[in-house]
Amino acid sequence: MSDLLPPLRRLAAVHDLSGLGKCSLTVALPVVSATGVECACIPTAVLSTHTGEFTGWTLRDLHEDMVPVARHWATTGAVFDGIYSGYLATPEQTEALREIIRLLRRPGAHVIVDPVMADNGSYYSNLDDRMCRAFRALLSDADVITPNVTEAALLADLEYRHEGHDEAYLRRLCEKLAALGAKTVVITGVRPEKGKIGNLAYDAGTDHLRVCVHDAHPGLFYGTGDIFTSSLAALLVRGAGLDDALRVAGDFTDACICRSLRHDTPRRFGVDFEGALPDYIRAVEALFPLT
Ligand code: PXL
Repeated sequence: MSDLLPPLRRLAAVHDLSGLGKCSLTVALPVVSATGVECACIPTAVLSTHTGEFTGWTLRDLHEDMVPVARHWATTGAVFDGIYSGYLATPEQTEALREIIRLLRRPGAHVIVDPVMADNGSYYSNLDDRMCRAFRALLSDADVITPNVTEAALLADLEYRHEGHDEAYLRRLCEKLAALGAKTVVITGVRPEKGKIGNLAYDAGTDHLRVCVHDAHPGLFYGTGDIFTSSLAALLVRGAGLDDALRVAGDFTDACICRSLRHDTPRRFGVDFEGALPDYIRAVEALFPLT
């Protein structure tokens, strides 16, 4: 049959499910789907909200289920074109993630590890140096890592700078992370010039470093790391090059922030990605016809 379409690509998303606050799986699912990629989910924990700017949240650790889910999937014949991890509830969950990667990785699959543990110079609630050491040991298992500047500095054991991220500082972070085993380093929330914020991609193989920036808005926007990385991961799985993925994911994240500002949405409830999806899908379609 000549009108058969190629099989849909599939990503395994290993994140928590925070019910309210638009981060992790509640962002990965819509964004990966909007990119035309199936999003299969391994929840690492279920929380009532994310742990930033909320108090009294609930957390159920799903560690015991993580590897059995992947073991079951491995018996189904499902093929995974990517494995994309985010928030892990404990350092021990990095061991479960390593086993999931071993079970599901096939040649050519993209493994994207977002070492979610800190922002704005400090660790998230419940997390500390043990999480950093556990993620450091995982760097060489990934094809792409996507720390923010705080996480990059912690992993690289270099000073954290809130701003003034000149090329020498960014290169030092990237080269140290590459020396620890990372192949492609994407750092989010870099501030290379006053009034601008963006993301960088560094290919350790070619030493190529590229930065894409937008106008900066004051303060923190929860969930934007997950929005950006969900888009980047799905675009890479669709077959986008790193530069295109960096640009399209960054433009989408910026559009979400701008919509939130127009709605005046309280920051802790996450950014308003919903209304930015139509333009995002059109940007994806400009790279690939959706199938
Ligand atoms: O967006 C990152 C994230 C994911 N999951 C949980 C979090 C955070 C950041 O605070 O608390 C539970």
